[in-house]
Amino acid sequence: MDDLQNIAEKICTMEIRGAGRIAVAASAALRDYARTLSSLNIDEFNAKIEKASKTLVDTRPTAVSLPNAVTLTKRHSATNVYDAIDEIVKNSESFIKNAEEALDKIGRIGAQRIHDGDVIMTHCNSHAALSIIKTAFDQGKDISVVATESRPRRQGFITIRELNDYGIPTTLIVDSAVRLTMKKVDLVVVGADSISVNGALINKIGTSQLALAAQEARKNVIVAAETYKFSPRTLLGEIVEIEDRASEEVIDPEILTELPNVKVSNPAFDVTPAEYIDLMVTEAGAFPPAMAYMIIKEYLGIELEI
Ligand code: RUB
Repeated sequence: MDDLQNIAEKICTMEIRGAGRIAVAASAALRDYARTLSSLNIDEFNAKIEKASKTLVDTRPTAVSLPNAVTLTKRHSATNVYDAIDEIVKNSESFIKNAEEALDKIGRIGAQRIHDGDVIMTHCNSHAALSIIKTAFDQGKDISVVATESRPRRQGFITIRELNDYGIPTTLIVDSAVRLTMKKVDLVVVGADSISVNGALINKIGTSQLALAAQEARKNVIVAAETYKFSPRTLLGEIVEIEDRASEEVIDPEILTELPNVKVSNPAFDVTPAEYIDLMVTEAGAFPPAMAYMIIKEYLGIELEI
């Protein structure tokens, strides 16, 4: 359980971050934990797996990739522990393999929408969005990127380093420069933490501002998302919870103590309605957001997480 606790801690503190990465890390942690439980009987085993699953899922509330990964990993139909461990190990290996392959497929499908000379704006740090950008670059397209800083955690710094190392010309902007800069951009490509059944995108705070500015400037918005980022629970009317993070991420706590009339609000994600999104690129193909229900039904099934 120590290793699993350690992974849970790293997800909480964002040492491991990004919807895809936390899903893969959680699946691997549950797999490794299951392997340590061979001396238990099946009821004890199931109880431990449930507890460990909750520990992982409770780390961050917004990215549905996390509960989806845990649910897909932990389910088994075995009546003895050895078979249960075997099933969980296989589930995890297949989830992780599919997740890696999905990134490649998203890159190939999404790159079709990138043309020679395009300037692409991206936000935060999304492996799925970067897969599209890198694939287009690998295809020899002459592209450049505008990357937002993404306050308060500045995940944009991870993005610019990654793009720099890949040799892709990149401009860093502060988040408040999005609307002004949109005029010089051809399209927006972002990732996803969750996509609800009505096609709304939940992603890093500020994503909806990119989408608004893009719509005003008549630029396309493309969302890069593995199918496991779609939320089955939204089909039951559930709302995706927006994570509120600590004020220390925004302002020095000492300064805050000098300001008794000031409080800090630090929502980590926002919601972009479907009408601001032109295309969702998944490993199963590129769809308009109105087809989110179909993705959930075909690729996840409504029994997930319920
Ligand atoms: C990360 C974020 C990313 C999505 C998609 O937020 O909002 O855009 O998770 O990323 P945080 P990916 O840094 O708070 O985890 O495509 O890598 O899954």
